Amino acid sequence: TLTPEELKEFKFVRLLNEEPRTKTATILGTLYSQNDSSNPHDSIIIIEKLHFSNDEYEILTKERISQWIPNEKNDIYHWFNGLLNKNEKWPDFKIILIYPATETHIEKYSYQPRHLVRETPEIYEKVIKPYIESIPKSRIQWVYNILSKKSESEKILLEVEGEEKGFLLIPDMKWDNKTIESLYLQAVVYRNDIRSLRDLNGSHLPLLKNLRQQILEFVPQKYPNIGSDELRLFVHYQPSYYHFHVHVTHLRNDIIVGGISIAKAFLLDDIIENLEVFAKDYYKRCTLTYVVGENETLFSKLNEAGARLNPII
Ligand code: M7G
Repeated sequence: TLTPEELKEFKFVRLLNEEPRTKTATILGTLYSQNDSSNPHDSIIIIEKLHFSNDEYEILTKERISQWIPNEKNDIYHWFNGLLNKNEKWPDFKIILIYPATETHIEKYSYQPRHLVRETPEIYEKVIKPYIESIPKSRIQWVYNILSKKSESEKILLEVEGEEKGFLLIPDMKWDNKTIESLYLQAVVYRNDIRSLRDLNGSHLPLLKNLRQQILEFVPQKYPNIGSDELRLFVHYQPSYYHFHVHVTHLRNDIIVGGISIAKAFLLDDIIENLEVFAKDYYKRCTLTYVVGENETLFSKLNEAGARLNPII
C-alpha cells in the first residue's frame, strides 16, 4: 500500500471525465512508490464529494460551516458560497485510486460517446466469446481476493455457502458505506463458470432464485430503513468483469452514471422469468441490445461485425 506522502506525489496528466450531478471527477496522473521511484505508473483517481451525514445536519450552521461568502442578494433571496470545517468524522471526499492503471482502465474511465448495438447469438459466438476468452484472468484478481477472503473480508455482509448456489454479499467499491439512499452492494458467486448473462440457462435458476431471496430478506434486516421492494437487483451486459455478480442498489440511487440505465442493466427478476417461463436457453437464443462506449475494445469488433443499431431489423 502507498503511504500518504507517496500519494501526494500524484502528478496530474489530464481529466478523463467529470460528472457534476454526482460531484465526481476522474483524473489520470502518474504515481510511483518510494521503493521504485524511477518508474512512475499511470494511475487513475476517482474523486467524489461526499454527501452530508445524518448526524451532521443539526450542527451544520453552527459548527460545520466556517465561512459564509456572500454572492448575491435580490429581495428576500440571498445566496452564498461556503466553507466547511475540516474534520475526520465527516470527511469531504471519497477517493478511489487505481494504481497501476492499465490502458483498459483509462478507456473505461474516459468520457466517450456511446452507441447502441444489437448482439445476435451469431455475433456473440463469432466476436464476443473469443474476446471474453482472451481476457487475462488477472483482470478479475480482485474478485478472487474477495472470494478467498484475502481482501475486504472484514466487510462481508452475508456469506451463503455452497459450490453451486453460494455467494458473498459485500459493499460495492462505489458506495460510501454509510448513506442508505445510495446503498450499493455486490453479490459475487463462488462458481467461476458463468462469465456473463449469455452463459445463464435453466440450470442456474436455483442459484438465481436463492440469491434473490437471500438478499431481499437480508438487506432490510441489516438496514431497517430499506424495504425489499426498494432494492434493485440487476446484472450488467456487457459487464467489465466476467465473473458472475449481481448489483444491488437502493431505488433512490438512480443517478449512478450509466450503471442502471436501460440497455446496460438487466433486472434479475426478468432474467429469472425469461429462463423459467420462456426458455431454459433464452440467453443463448436472444438478441441483446445494449450500449457500448466508443473507446472500448469491443466497440470496434462489434462495429466490424455490423452490430451497430440501424433502423432496419
Ligand atoms: P461490472 O458490471 O462488471 O462493471 O460491475 P462496471 O464497473 O462497468 O459496472 C463491477 C462492479 O464491481 C462495479 O459496480 C464496481 O464498482 C465494483 N468493483 C470493482 N472493483 C475493482 C471492486 C473491488 O475491488 N471491490 C469491490 N467491493 N467492488 C468492486
